[in-house]
Amino acid sequence: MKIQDLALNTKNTWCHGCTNFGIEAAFKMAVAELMEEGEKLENFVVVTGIGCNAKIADYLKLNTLYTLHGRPVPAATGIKLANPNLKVIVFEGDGDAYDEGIEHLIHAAKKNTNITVIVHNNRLFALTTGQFTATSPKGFIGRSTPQGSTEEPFNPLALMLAGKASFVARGYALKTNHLKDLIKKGIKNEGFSFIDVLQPCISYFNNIEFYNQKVYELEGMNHDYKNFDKAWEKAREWDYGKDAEKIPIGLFYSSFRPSYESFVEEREKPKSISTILSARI
Ligand SMILES: Cc1ncc(C[n+]2csc(CCOP(=O)(O)OP(=O)(O)O)c2C)c(N)n1
Ligand code: SF4
Repeated sequence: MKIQDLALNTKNTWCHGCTNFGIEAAFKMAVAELMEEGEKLENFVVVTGIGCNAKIADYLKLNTLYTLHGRPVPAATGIKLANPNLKVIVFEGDGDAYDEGIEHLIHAAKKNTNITVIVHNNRLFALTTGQFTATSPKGFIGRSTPQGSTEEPFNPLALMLAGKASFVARGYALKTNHLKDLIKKGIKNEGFSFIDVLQPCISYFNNIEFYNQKVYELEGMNHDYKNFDKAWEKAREWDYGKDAEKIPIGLFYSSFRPSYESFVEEREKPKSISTILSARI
């Protein structure tokens, strides 16, 4: 499978130079490599919400489903439950994931639904031309906050760690190879995989220079991703504010626990009459 074979011949309407292209490239590379390792193309399903990010569904020659704004996670959960053989990947924006659909994200992490959620975090509602979201920095000036947002951003990595996600990572849209590796690991993880991707919107919040100066990779830094306390410490190194000494990207935390689907599968298995009767006593 070549990466070009995953492209649909549709008109691309992302702004020229949008960093969403980096996420698309990383994802295609991840799928191509997973297929070389034996995965079947028909087993990948991409689920999106609404936004610039969601247009990725228009550009991929894969099974895709557009859902409502903020609702791709429950749709993905249903797909995975109906057919556990599928690799279900959600793409959503920070507005979709951390504002409109925040409850779904937290509960999918808690349930340990076996899906991978990739958040294009440009830190605003981009398709609707720049309203503030939960990860916009305090003081952010945009369409809905002309005098500057008064709210502190929250830290989605800390939120997902507290929410018991079994795989928590952060990538950068302009570090495509690194992101490809994270996406592959996330898809292989047997449980809820969360990847926040720093995705500068060059039209409404271009912070490429800021990230280029601050971002460093955790890989090769002796970070112990199995240690929750270390993961928490690293996640708090930057709280999505205006400034930071350094911004770590990579796999922050990964720990196995049985997925939601595995419990459901066990529960639905046909049982002998003696097992049913003994459970009633
Ligand atoms: C329930 C609902 N609320 C609002 C909208 C309008 N809307 C469409 S796209 C969008 C912005 C999406 O922002 P985000 O999820 O951050 O994705 P991005 O465009 O930044 O990739 C909004 C508010 C909608 N379609 N549905
Ligand atoms: S508005 Fe921003 S996120 Fe949307 S396509 Fe343009 S650069 Fe990309």
